[in-house]
Amino acid sequence: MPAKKRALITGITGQDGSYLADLLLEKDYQVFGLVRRSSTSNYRRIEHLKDKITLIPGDLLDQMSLIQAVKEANPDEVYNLAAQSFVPTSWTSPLSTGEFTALGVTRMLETVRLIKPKAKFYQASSSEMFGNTPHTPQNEQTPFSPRSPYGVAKVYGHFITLNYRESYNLFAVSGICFNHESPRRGLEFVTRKISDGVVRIKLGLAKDLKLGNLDAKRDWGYAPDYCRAMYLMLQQPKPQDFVIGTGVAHSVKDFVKAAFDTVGLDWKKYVKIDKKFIRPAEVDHLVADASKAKKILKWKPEVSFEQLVKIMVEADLARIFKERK
Ligand code: NAP
Ligand code: F7E
Repeated sequence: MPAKKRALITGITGQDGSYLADLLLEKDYQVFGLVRRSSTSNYRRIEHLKDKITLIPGDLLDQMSLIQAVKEANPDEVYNLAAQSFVPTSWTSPLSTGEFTALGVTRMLETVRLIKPKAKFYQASSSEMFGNTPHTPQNEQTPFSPRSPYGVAKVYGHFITLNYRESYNLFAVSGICFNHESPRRGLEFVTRKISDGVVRIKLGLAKDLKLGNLDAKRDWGYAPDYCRAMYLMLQQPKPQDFVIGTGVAHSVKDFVKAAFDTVGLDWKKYVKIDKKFIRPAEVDHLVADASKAKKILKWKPEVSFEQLVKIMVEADLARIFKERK
């Protein structure tokens, strides 16, 4: 029997890391996940996988721990998903965001270059790199114009990945993913904050939902679809970068309305604008042109915006109902 393929995922405790682990296990990979110590366990998204994966302690800030992790996992594929990923936190903690989200990529690339240069490397780049670009929709050729310390850090991660590919001939690629969501999304991101808030209002556990800018537009897709694209990028004969998104933009208000409609409530009665959630600089409108991924990876999203909203609201309804019992 041929040996199983081995994958190391950084950020395995996050939304994408957990779905990617699900996918790679389905494909019969041996999955290793880098986990950093915290005072309370943060394994809720991978609870169902704990007997099937190997967790390795490590931190993007600690080069030695990354070297140990790559030695132990001996991976064929490395998916670098770990980052400080919440845009507002990047204004309050710009330096640590730079350490994790920018320099952390170089630490992972250096580790791969030194320990396992034949491993294929995926970097989680972001549509936030496009920021306030005047070009719509955005594809692999669109110039970057980031609008937050997070966006700036991701541009660094993107270009250092490209540079390691060109300087050292590594199979290192970036997926420029647009927003992708799911019931495993962190509660601070707007879609999950809305789905959770709507359910709390419906069940009488909250009176209102406080949000910031309702006019911002995003191209929202379903996280497992994007993890499939990450996997496909590392199965290509040559390393190249891809934009991944649905090609359809909606405003935050559209998401709010669809979510309240799902439970039969009028959003205007419950949503309040709170200045606390308005950002120092906003990214107004992002929408993907993923035609390269469609053509080369044969990738397309399977879940529509309307289905996504329904999946998220119904999952929060089931979860909160269960918690209350
Ligand atoms: P997420 O849920 O916030 O997960 C981030 C992960 O990074 C967590 O597992 C976290 O571990 C880990 N991490 C953070 N700092 C670390 C450090 N110093 N050392 C080791 N691990 C660390 O993010 P996500 O939504 O899954 O996104 C995955 C990646 O894609 C991120 O790089 C994000 O910036 C990027 N991205 C996301 C989207 C999106 O729409 N979701 C779009 C484009 C790009 P803890 O559990 O210990 O905190
Ligand atoms: O905000 C507006 C907010 O925090 C979306 C990350 O995964 O995707 C994500 O970044 C929009 C913004 O995601 C609230 O101003 C209004 O315009 O859900 P978000 P994001 O900033 O787009 C990219 C691609 C990444 O790479 C990131 O890692 O919603 N908004 N009211 C609000 N946002 C939040 N969080 N909370 C509000 O109350």
